[in-house]
Amino acid sequence: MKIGISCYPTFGGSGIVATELAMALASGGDEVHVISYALPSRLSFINANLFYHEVVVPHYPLFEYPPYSLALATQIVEVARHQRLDLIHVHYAVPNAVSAVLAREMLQPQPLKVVTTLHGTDITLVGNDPNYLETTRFGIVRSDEVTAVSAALREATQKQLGIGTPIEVVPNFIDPDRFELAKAQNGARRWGTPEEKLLVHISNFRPVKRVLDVVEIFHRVHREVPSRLLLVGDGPERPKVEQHCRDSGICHAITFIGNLPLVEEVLVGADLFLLPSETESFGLAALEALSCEVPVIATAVGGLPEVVRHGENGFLLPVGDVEAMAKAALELLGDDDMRRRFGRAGRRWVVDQFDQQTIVEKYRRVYRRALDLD
Ligand code: GMT
Repeated sequence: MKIGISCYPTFGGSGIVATELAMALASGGDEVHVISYALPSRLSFINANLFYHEVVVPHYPLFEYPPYSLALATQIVEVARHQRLDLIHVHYAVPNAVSAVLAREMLQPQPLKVVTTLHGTDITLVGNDPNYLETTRFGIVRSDEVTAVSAALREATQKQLGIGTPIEVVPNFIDPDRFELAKAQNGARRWGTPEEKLLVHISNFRPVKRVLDVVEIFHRVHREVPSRLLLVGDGPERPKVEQHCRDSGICHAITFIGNLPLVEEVLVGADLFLLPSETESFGLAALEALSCEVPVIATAVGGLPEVVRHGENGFLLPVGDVEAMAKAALELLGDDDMRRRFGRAGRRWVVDQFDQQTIVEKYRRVYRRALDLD
């Protein structure tokens, strides 16, 4: 198949899933054209089937807001026409689905199927905003196939947008080998002294991630157990979080690592992963932690219960309940056997349910359905 993939190129989960998918499809023999406004952070040109096309958004004095959606639609048309794409798979509904539907119209009579994957905030935050609601709904209902990364997101989409469009759940995935290979390295232990327990949080530091709760949970843990918090990622809340660490006098026990393309480098060897999000359609970072045998303490929201199994590979607690999350953390950190048992169970669960090969095959089936090949 000749497949176009459009995504956000940043460290966000949707861009990571799209990029890993593009590389896996290309390794499996499909021709893949990635279309984005910058080179995605994880994209490596593993073979000759993988191509990258940049969306250039010209600036004219008239435009206070340069129309990225139109530049993207135009680039999809160009690539589809000259590379003879069978389909375009867009990740994140806003504005990508609308740009793809527009491109399909412009290309006629050349056919181009549109597959849209919903990742979460495109529905729960952005798409739900009255300023985007109608166009988000339009992009989704006019797509030829729609997938969502969890059953929770599928339900939220159908309810919030009031649509009956069939949506297939295709979850996030991991390449188990990558996490196996990382075990040969020092991983998280590089940052800690031998007696310190290591807690990790990875995110884009947006308000929805509640990173201040991470610090609050850690503060309670640190009072009881020698420990260090490794914060990976960057984003708008980081200055506030740094200030909060200074105000609470806990800075000496917190390491801000910043963005890291290969997260297994900090997950392997960690003792606990914290994800106290306000909402989370899936929680790719939690999946990556589990695949490195790191138990997860997260909030019981959105798609997280589809990833983290309460009492088996982690704990799920109410949003904002930092006391309960700190208590669960102390329970796990105080019992090495339990922590190891949870870690092994987590790895088994994700290898069984979220293996890259199985999930990429699910996407291929969606593509075949869109193209009427089945
Ligand atoms: O987590 C973010 O805020 C980034 C966002 C994105 O679209 O890049 O992530 C969303 O997509 C990921 C990949 O499907 C999911 O694993 C995340 O749970 C989801 N984030 C939220 O729903 C907040």
